[in-house]
Amino acid sequence: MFDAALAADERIEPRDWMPDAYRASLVRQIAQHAHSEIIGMQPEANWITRAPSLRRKAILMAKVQDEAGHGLYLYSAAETLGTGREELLDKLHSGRQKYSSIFNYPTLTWADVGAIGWLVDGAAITNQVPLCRCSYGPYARAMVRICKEESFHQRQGYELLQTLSRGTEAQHAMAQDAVDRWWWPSLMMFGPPDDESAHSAQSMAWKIKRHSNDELRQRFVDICVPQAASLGLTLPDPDLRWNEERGHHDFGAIDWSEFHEVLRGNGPCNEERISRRKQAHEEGTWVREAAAAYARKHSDSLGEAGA
Ligand code: BYC
Repeated sequence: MFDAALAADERIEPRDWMPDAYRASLVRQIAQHAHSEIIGMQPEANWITRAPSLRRKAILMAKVQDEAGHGLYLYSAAETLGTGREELLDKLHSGRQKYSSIFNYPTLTWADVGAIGWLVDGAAITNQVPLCRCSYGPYARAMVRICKEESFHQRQGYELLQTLSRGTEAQHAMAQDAVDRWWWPSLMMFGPPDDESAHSAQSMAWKIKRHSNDELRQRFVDICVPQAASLGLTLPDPDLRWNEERGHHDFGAIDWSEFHEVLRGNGPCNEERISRRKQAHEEGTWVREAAAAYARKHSDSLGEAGA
């Protein structure tokens, strides 16, 4: 029945039978994604107090709050597979589960907020829109809402960079510098090349992933080239050019040693991100306890009313 449902492009739902390895792979990918959303709040939140206007501050606060919401939908999707949030957070904090490599880079200037919106959210949308057709129902449905919100994020980043790019010489230079620093790490977000991707073949057979890492990376490059031109910014790759025969842009070699170093915990901000996360979790203990006590009291009084 599982195979037939996949072949017919039907959704697998929480109570359906599924192979243990399918369940485990989904938990792995969904957890990695959920962790990315909440760790991703840190580099952006870094600029909330220094946003250059009230309007920019309000937009950035809303965006960071959206990322927390995405984390919640995703942890809930993982719960439907029988893995609780406490367990996943414990694995994140002890380094047994990953989050996206991209969030281990620092946000050095205000223009980085724009570059994250344009490139990082842009890459996330390219990767995640096909996940709306993922074979596992709760993950696919969570992704629909996440992608709608990510589209707003991408546009705010684009608009921010456009404003800087058309501003003073110093503002233009700041925008260009941010794009120079975020371009290559954004390409790495799509994961290792197809011939080194451990999970792609099986995940595609199970229709968890719909496209390979390299296919999505190419799609992203093709989307960004005209957008960079209309922003008046350049992409930091001398080998980037249109290939008429392939109908795609060729691009330069990615430094995979940097990617592996970041995954090993040696990126510029790995330590800072995890220790900040653990601190926030500890400081939030009283909130979780109070919420649980309130929920218990509320369900007790509901019980009494029922009786
Ligand atoms: N960073 O066999 P592969 C966002 C790991 S956007 C760290 O290709 P898979 C946001 C991979 O987990 C970012 N680790 O794996 C945006 C695996 O390790 P494990 C989050 C990476 O799963 C804006 C190993 O390398 N988006 O949240 O088939 C603002 C082998 O890779 C990375 C998602 O997570 C990486 N870049 O494909 C705020 C989307 N790449 O698990 C927030 C959903 C690979 O064996 N995820 N690895 O220990 C996916 O689509 C897939 O998990 C990936 C990797 C394409 C990322």
